[in-house]
Amino acid sequence: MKVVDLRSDTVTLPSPAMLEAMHRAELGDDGRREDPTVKRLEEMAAERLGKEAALFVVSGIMGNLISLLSHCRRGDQVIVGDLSHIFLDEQGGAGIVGGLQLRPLANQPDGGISLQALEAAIEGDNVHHARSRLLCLENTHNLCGGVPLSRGRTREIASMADGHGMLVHLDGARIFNAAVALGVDVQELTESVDSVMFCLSKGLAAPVGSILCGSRDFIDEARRNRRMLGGQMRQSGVLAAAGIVALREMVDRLGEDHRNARYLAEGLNDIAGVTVELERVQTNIVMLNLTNLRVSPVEFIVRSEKQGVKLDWVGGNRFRAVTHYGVEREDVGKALDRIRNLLTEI
Ligand code: TLP
Repeated sequence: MKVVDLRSDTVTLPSPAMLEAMHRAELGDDGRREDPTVKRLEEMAAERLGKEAALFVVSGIMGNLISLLSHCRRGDQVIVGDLSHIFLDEQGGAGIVGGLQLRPLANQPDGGISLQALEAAIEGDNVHHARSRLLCLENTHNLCGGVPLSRGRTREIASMADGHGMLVHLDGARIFNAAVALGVDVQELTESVDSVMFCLSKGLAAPVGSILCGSRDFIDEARRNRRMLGGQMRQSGVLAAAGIVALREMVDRLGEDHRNARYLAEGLNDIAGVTVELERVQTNIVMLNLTNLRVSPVEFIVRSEKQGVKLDWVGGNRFRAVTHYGVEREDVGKALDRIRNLLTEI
């Protein structure tokens, strides 16, 4: 039985073309900037995102942390969404490593934050308050159900921050999912932010790595901070080679994941005891609520895995299913049958 693993798009395995490229990659010591494959990936990424420069980093979390450290000084205030990955899922690195204060504002259903709330939260030049230095947005927004934040919303929120002298960082772990879902060039979603991190290792299926993009000065600073965190790598071209294939070949297929997520969401919604907010399912993430679940969420996860479907528990009776490279439409069909059967059993 093929287990359908819907826990995350982080479980994707590299494509044959990636493994081949890794095998053949030209390598050098990237700590001395002598790895030609890493340089090529960084140049490609910067150009694709419309920024001056880019830095290859180990993970999305490291990319976000480096960005915060590079934009801010100790004691600065960073405004984040209350459901953001930076606020909830990154072990408080901003505070622990950077001495930064995170100020959470309610995320709206589209993954953005309200302009009024933002304006009210921004601290002016006042000795009583920490300086509001940076605003972080997330696109697509994971805990808001993978919704893409539109160009217009990104721009209006970013320009309010900018008007108050703040910088804007975008956690674009899944920014290409957003661009594909909205049918826009990715640069339309990154043009109004100062820096953006995106992941090669999620829907784009590379085995390791994320990219941080921004101005040349910002990336110079980020390179120092990456080293401080121990994230400088050596012959990392072996990983960057897969990243190059990811950028070249894996973006255009994301629409398939989105169609599979839609198929999954509609199928789930037809099962008694399952509800999905269908209007939120616009990319590869499906949040499902299991009403009247008669076993604990953890037991449900275990039993579902035994039936051949792996899901992620998000809290309460809420679960997450993510479609990705390696999950075909017929696998989604099987997952639906298995979940339906399981729910009639328990
Ligand atoms: N998210 C993971 C979990 O940590 C929740 C997942 O399975 O979705 N930003 C966003 C919006 C993310 O969803 C993630 C990973 C990251 C950053 C961090 O990326 P990595 O795992 O590469 O450090």
